[in-house]
Order: sequence, then C-alpha cells, then structure tokens
Amino acid sequence: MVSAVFLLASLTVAAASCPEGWTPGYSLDNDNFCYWYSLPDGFKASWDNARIICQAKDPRADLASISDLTEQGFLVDTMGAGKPIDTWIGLNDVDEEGTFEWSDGSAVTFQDWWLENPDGGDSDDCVHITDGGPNGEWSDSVCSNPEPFVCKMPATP
Ligand SMILES: [Ca+2]
Ligand SMILES: [Ca+2]
Ligand SMILES: [Ca+2]
Repeated sequence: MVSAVFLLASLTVAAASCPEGWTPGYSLDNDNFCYWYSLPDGFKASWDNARIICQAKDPRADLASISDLTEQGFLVDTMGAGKPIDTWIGLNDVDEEGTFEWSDGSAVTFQDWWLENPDGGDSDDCVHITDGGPNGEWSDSVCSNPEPFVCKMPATP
C-alpha cells in the first residue's frame, strides 16, 4: 500500500515536469516535451516575434517542430481549437529558398504540406498549420503576418 501511494506520487511528479501554463507532450513516448499555445491568450505575432516570445518564455523554447502526424494532431486537437487555425510553427526556408529547416534545429523527418504547397517562393519563408487543410496540413506564408503560434521545449527531467 505504501509503495502504491509512492508510485502514484512519483507519476504525479513526472507528469508535472512542464512549467505552469505549458502542456506536457501528446503521449508517453513524447512527454519529454512541453508546449505553449498563444491562441487562448489571444496572442498573435509575426513569425520572428513569435520565435522571440517563445525564447523569452524559456531559453530552451522555440517555435514548435513537428516530428510526426500524432504530434501534429496533438497540436491541432489538444493545443488548438479542435480544428486547424493558421498557426506558426518553426519550419522555415529563410536561410535558403526551398530548403526547409526547423528553427529549433530538429532534423526534418516529416512534412505534411497542404495541396500545392509550398507555393509562395521567396516571399513566403515561414510555415504555418493552415486552416485550409482539414488535418492541420502546412502552408508557407508571409513571415510578417501576425498569427497565433505554438512554442515547444524539452520537459525538465
Ligand atoms: Ca526565401
Ligand atoms: Ca520560401
Ligand atoms: Ca503557401
């Protein structure tokens, strides 16, 4: 009985490894990340400012990278409004046109572009989850547009 109580306490501590206001990751496999979504606060920013805001919230944070469809679904369904809304993520081709990179340095192992995207060429260098896609697919867009955004950082071990 004592050990069961201790185990429950340990699980509670493990689940609380994200700072207040941040949401733990979408699965047990990925609960080593924490997410912060600006929309509940009505917060919109250009892609550059969104990134600065993420980093100001925590030095380990950056605009969210997305590693698979499950993480994308988590961002749309759990962090978002339950349907896709234009939301900045970390993907961009600022440095080299047509070469998309995650701002947090993650390897690009997964891409889920909406129809005919990326289609904006040199004027569209920042990527958002688009409200045009039913499942949160992506579009390259104008970096200076103020939009909601989602930050991601490693959870505290
Ligand atoms: Ca460019
Ligand atoms: Ca571009
Ligand atoms: Ca586009």
